[in-house]
Amino acid sequence: MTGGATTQPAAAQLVLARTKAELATARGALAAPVVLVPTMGALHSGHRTLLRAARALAGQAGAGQAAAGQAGQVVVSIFVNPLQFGPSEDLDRYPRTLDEDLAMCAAEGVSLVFAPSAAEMYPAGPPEVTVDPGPAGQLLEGQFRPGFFDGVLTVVLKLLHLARPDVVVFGQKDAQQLALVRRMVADMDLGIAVESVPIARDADGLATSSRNRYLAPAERAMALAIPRALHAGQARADVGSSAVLDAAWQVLRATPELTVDYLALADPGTFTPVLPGQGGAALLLTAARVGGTRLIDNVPVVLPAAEGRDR
Ligand code: PAJ
Repeated sequence: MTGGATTQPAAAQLVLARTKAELATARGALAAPVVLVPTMGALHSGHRTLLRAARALAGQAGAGQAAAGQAGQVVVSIFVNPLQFGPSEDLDRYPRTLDEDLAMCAAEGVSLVFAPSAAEMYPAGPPEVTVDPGPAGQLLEGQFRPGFFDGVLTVVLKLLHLARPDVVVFGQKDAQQLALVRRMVADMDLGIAVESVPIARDADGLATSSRNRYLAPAERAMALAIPRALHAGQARADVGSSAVLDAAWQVLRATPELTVDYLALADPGTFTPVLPGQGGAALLLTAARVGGTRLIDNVPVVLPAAEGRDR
């Protein structure tokens, strides 16, 4: 068709906001429900599953489907948050791929990307008032990365205030982060729905992660022991907690190139360790390093209810 109005609606433009003021203006023009996906960028297929879930939660039809009724819009934040990196961690080398990230967001129907600088987010330097993640924030990831969850919850709270979403979406890959955000939203009466998306894995079983691009091929082969170990543990769930941990440890120990920070069976809400013989829903979680790269992963496990069935 030339020269006249087209019958197809023009593809909605993706707006990039680099400042809080630009975000506020663009946010004001969005249709509800507004669904936020907070990220640190270097977007991969795991993030893509979040973007698709967000689009569905916003009430938008998927690509190629007819739009159904009133639809909301998706906002993505891309910010490598210095507060959540320890002094010896990978803040400086963390991948930054804004152009590719914007292309993925545009392809997935995102309306607004907020990608501020550190100076824009923290104009007075590191904030003096921060979010205390409480007891569950001291365990597992919190134990190995002191201050990590203070940094995560502080930036997530700022992003929630700035973007004012109706719904916020997180991945189950960072299970402890998800649980702590849920807890913060409940404890602080933020009135925002927290939705989660299952872990996306590559065909070889490795959970997709922005940090996977650090892995040399030989390191990636070693890293596959992580999902293998979790799967081996999960397969012993009907026997009991000790059998789950033993099976997973057996796989991890067979790959000495992996340095295991922790392997734990934990309560999915409090992240306290499951006691021997304890039944019910749990998470089998691990963090391990291969070369200079630290990876985390988890699987759900349902343990038998009866005490003493461990054998
Ligand atoms: P980032 O690591 O970029 O992850 C952004 C979101 O994507 C998180 O909710 C994370 O759980 C999810 N995600 C990452 N890999 C995934 C996978 N393989 N499957 C499913 N979900 C996956 O998590 C952060 O950023 C930051 O801590 C943040 C919340 C943005 C605060 O700075």
